Amino acid sequence: MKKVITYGTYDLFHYGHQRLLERAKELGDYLIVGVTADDFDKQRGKINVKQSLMERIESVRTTGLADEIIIEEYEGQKIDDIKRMDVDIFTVGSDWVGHFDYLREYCDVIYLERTEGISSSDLRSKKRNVKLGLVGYGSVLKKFFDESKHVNGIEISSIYVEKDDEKKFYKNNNLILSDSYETLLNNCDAVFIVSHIKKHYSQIKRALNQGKHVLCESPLTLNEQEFIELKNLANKNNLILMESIKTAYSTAYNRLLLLIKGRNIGDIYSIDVTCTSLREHDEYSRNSIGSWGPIALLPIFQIFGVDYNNKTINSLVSDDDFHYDLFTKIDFQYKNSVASIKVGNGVKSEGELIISGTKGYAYVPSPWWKTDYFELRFEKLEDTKKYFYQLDGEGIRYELVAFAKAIELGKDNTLIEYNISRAICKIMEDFENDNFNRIIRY
Ligand code: C2G
Repeated sequence: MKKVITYGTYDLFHYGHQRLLERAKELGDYLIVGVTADDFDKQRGKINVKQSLMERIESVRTTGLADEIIIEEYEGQKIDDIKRMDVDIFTVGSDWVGHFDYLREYCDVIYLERTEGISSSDLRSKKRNVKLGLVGYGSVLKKFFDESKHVNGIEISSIYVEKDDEKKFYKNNNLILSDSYETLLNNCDAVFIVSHIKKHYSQIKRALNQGKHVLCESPLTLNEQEFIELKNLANKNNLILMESIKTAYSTAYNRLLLLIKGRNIGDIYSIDVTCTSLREHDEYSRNSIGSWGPIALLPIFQIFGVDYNNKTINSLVSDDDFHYDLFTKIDFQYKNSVASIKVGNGVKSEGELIISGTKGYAYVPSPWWKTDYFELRFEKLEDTKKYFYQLDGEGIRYELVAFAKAIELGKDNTLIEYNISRAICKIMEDFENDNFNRIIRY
């Protein structure tokens, strides 16, 4: 019996896929089709796949052409499969010609003519692109502009740069450099906001009132009631209001949370989070609690929840008229655990995340908030478990994919729960109302 194997994503199954499988089937007596797992696609840069693995497997199964369907999960698996299943022929479309010649060591390799005029990515972008407007300033705005190029279904239509000296970065692109927020809103379906935190509430409200979806850098507002009001407004207008914390969309961070929730290091009793980066401050600057607070609070609120018994905020405040916290430490006491964050743009420390449990602890090295690596450590050094998950673009492109999908499905699929967003706004409110111990820098 001559065994043939081929692999693919098979997203939004189309006649190009069908013809490939038909011709692959004709090459032998038994056809094995490997369908790529979601993670494997992400690792190899295919972040826009629309359908789930099970939907894509079902598409292949219903052709009736595959005698066996397997899942392709890791780089190099093809060699394992060919050897393990004693395959005679590997085949794939001619868009891959040359790429799999190394498999000739194990079986015959045949490249079949690719069907012109159809592709999953064309089908994906056939759906009307979301026109996204960008408003704000700083490095995050630039990163979003760059990262959006990797995302199907989103095109940057206009940008309103609030710092004049940054406008030059965006010239020579075929997008509208708006001179006002109003103009920007008239040229987009959705807006990404990374302006000064004090402007978030009014900018979000205006966008929602004009029927625009919103992705806004956390914190969404500087007080809890305003947050509740904006979320209600978004729901009333059937719009997406999504909070942007790129860490929430990092694969490594999410796998860490799953391991913690699976009690791999036992019961958790302490979480210590540090985020710092030295930078000068001026009237545009976001203060330390505003720049870093939401990121640092995320693991604590996602693991312990938001019902802490009490908290103490200590801040080192600049003695200039910006009243800017150079460094803030918040200590939380929960019913039977503790947690702390240290955040600072004026004090440098080790930006790590340590989650302490009764069997061991999780260690995420600096910069933990955009990490692709973490360890689970135990009493015996040799029991340390190390994990690596590729992270392209610090997680921003995955966040944009989620935002585009939420708009398309009309369903808020944010990875940051409502109560967590609300609790973050409450912390900002306490800080704004001076509910903290103030240490003045001399
Ligand atoms: N294909 C084709 N004609 C098209 C589109 C795709 O012949 N118009 C072929 C591809 O060459 C591939 C198969 O259909 O052999 C599945 O295509 P995709 O789902 O795009 O998957 P791809 O990423 O190309 O998978 O490791 C091998 C890769 O997994 C191949």
